[in-house]
Amino acid sequence: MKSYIYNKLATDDLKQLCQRPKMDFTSVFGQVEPIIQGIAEEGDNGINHFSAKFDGVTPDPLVIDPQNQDIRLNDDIRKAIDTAFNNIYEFHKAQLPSQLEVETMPGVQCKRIARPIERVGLYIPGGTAILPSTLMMLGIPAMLAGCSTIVVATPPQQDGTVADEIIYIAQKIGATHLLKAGGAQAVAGMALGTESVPKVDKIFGPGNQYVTAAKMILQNSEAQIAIDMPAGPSEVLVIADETTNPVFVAADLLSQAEHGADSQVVLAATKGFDLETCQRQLDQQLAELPRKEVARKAIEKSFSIVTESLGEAVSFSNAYAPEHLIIQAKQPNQLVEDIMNAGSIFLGPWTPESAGDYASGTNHTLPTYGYARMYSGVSVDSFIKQITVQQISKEGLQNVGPTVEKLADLEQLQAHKNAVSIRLADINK
Ligand code: HSO
Ligand code: ZN
Repeated sequence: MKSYIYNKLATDDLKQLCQRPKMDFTSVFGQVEPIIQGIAEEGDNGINHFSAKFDGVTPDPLVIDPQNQDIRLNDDIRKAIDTAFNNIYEFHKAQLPSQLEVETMPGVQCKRIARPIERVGLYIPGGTAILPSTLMMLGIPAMLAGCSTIVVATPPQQDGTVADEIIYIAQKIGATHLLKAGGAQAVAGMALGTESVPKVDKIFGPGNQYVTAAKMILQNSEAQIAIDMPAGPSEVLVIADETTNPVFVAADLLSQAEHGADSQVVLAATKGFDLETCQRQLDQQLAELPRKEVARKAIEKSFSIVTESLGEAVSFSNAYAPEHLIIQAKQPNQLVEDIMNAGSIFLGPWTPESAGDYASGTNHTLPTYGYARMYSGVSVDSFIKQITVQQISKEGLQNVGPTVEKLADLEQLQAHKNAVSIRLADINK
């Protein structure tokens, strides 16, 4: 892991370190566009065609009702899923919006009411590993928000089936459809709708560059869909000081590094931190990992930055805006006040990021690539629209009407003014 001294870095170097690897989508867009076109023209056949071509599977049927499936799960797995599910459910249930009502002037009532996005698509990657945790992170807030159509899309295994763990969670969240397809073809199927896939209004979930490109293209197309957030490789930044256990830090960096060769892992430590032991531990723990090849590539590109103070480490972290921020330093709660940009924060020596990835209750679908500066992670809000409602009484219109008339005058919109003036005349008759 490369190491830099914070206050020896020029502003441009710091800026460079906060930059993520460039994502060039131009060639990917070129490959994804014909897939979307194929689905628009051929529907289910189009999805089957591309799944056969890219994944070598044509599941029959393509879409199933997850609620009617028999599944077998071993008790330990079922229990672990149930425990995680309950924690995630509890934390997200508390996010349900309460009604907001304000009388801005006597007789002028303004309200805000929440309604679910009715049809949502949850993309759950397959590939090297199944990700049941991601289905919980997307499905639980969708269920709590009250979405009525929940389509889960995931690439099937080679025999055309989907893992029982995924089906079990799909049942628990009340999913209505399970689309056995992955890649851009699955995203296009949900965005456009086909014979057996209902068209959805918003698509959630991580995926490879083809999935991300399909979400980006479709978001700007006539399909009229929203997406959760822009996606990039997963990241963690750890803040450490002289009190921090370097063995824990190495484990945390590796837990994120094993996600992908492009994962970003960063350490911002004060000069009292035992960086040497941490480096040694990184090598030792890495050697034992089944995914060591993946993790090694990520670690090779990662870096540490040594600071004079925790304040400097926090400044760097704010500039970097990490998806996950682990603060393992003295009095971590006090540092939180100064954190401006992060997807999710993990405090103290006993709070590994993996706890949040799976089971503590917070959501693991979080902004990456510096988007933590302006995006939040997925929550119940992501599945809800807020509608405003107003009602004005006669007295209210007498109070607010003249202001509307004046501003309508200013904008030279006579009909706007008339809609008030006609009523005020009626009241004064
Ligand atoms: N750390 C990942 C989420 C995940 N981890 C899923 C394990 N499974 C992205 O935030
Ligand atoms: Zn993870």
